[in-house]
Amino acid sequence: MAEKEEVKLLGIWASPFSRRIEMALKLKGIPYDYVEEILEHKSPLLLALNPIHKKVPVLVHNGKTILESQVILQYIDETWKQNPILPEDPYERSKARFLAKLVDEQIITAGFVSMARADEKGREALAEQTRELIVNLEKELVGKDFFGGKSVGFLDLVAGSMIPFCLERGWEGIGLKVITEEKFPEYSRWVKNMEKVEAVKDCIPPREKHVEHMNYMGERIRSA
Ligand SMILES: N[C@@H](CCC(=O)N[C@@H](CS)C(=O)NCC(=O)O)C(=O)O
Repeated sequence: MAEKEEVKLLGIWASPFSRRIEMALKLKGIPYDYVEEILEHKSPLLLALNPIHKKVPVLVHNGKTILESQVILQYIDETWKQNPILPEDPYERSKARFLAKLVDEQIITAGFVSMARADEKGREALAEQTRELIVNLEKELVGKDFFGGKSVGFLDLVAGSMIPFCLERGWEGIGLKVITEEKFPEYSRWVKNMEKVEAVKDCIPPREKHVEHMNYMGERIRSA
């Protein structure tokens, strides 16, 4: 009989970076132990496993430590082949990776980090900048259920955990409407599709508590 694998995830309930890893493990049907970290009191285990960044998520697989959420997603896909998440075609794969980078670098910067520091006028300008970035995702969704086509893929996990199930909660907390169904019909249809997928639905943080948390994160950025 095969030995039980060690799959352990260190995460934070509100973190889009760790939620996307849970989504991927659930999509692949991989059982895992979950360790909830506390942002302000990181465990000695987290600090020992990720001494460079001191951040979640951290995946431990049979004693090996894998860091950085997009790297972890790729590791998961290469380790457990069922329900592939990265496109097979190299060009499609490169596009998914490019847009995932856009989400985790530019969209989060304009749509949250810079916004947290801006005044009201600055926020509107950043909201517009964020919309212009999200248009790239809108175009990619035309004629598809998911970025991955008929099923949830790498970019769905990255963009889904970050935009509708995290940044939108931050915008809600400050009363800013960045995305409307009228302006982003493909995106809005996609969010509804995502919410119907069990592995995704199970990992969406509870709305009210998350809105409060995002307000707190905004304060944290302002006072840093
Ligand atoms: N690029 C990293 C980002 C991870 C990240 O920012 N994690 C946050 C939680 S959302 C964290 O652990 N922050 C710890 C801190 O700010 O001290 C990834 O993709 O894994």
